[in-house]
Amino acid sequence: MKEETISRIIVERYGIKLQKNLETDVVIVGAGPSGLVAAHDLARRGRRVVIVERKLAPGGGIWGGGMLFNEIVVQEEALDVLKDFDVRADRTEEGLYACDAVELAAALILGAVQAGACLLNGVSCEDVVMRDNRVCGVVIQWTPVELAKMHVDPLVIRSRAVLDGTGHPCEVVSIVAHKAGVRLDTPTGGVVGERPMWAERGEQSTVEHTRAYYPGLYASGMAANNVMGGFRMGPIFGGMLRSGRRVAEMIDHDLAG
Ligand code: 48F
Repeated sequence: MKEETISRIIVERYGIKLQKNLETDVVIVGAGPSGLVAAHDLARRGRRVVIVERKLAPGGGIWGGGMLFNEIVVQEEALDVLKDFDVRADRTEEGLYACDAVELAAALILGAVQAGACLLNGVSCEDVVMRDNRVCGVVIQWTPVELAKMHVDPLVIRSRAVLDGTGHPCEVVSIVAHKAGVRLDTPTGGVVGERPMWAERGEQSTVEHTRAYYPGLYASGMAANNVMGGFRMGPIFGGMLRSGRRVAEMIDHDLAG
């Protein structure tokens, strides 16, 4: 067994993977719960999906549960998503369900990848591609290059739709609002900004605010809530899972039209 053979296999396979995915149907920025469910559902519908995730480990805010107590609470309305990913959940008080955070994160990652989504971890989205008032791709860079602030030009993935699943900061929508200087489809024309904790309202608004905010650009999960000024909700995840499901339906519908 030659060391260089191992290296060659890795370099060749990653090169093929990247080349195959430089042009795709949907780029999802952020492998949190909403992005992973969206990726799974879109891939299941036959769409080509690339997820770019800044961190080494996909899963976003799932792993830590609430304040590192790695348990997750989910409402009954999202049980169908847990079932689709084979995640076990126990019924608890007030009709709420609970599952292991590590099981949920691992299952969503596995489900998205096995459904056919291409997950590029350690890769950050630092900008978007725009043509004729439409978002049509993302500008990507290795996270370590970003962290080291090295002066290295990025690469690009072109897509028919981009989903901002970056959580609290809604990074992609913010880039479009600030850098492209366009008006978003929000009451202020920009990012309204997330409000404080109110679990019930935040859960509702996460799903309601899941939609397109500019041609070619969608937001899900906490990103959608930040864009539209929804309340935060803490370690209850039904809204995130349903948001991912909802945005996948919307994007699939729009791409078919
Ligand atoms: O925040 P995150 O888990 O996304 P979400 O689907 O879920 C929110 C919940 O986890 C939790 C909650 C509210 O209290 O219930 O917060 O909205 O995951 C977002 C992912 O996006 C990655 C980030 O590392 C994380 O894994 N991310 C953020 N910005 C970028 C990015 C970027 N520019 N490029 C690539 N990945």
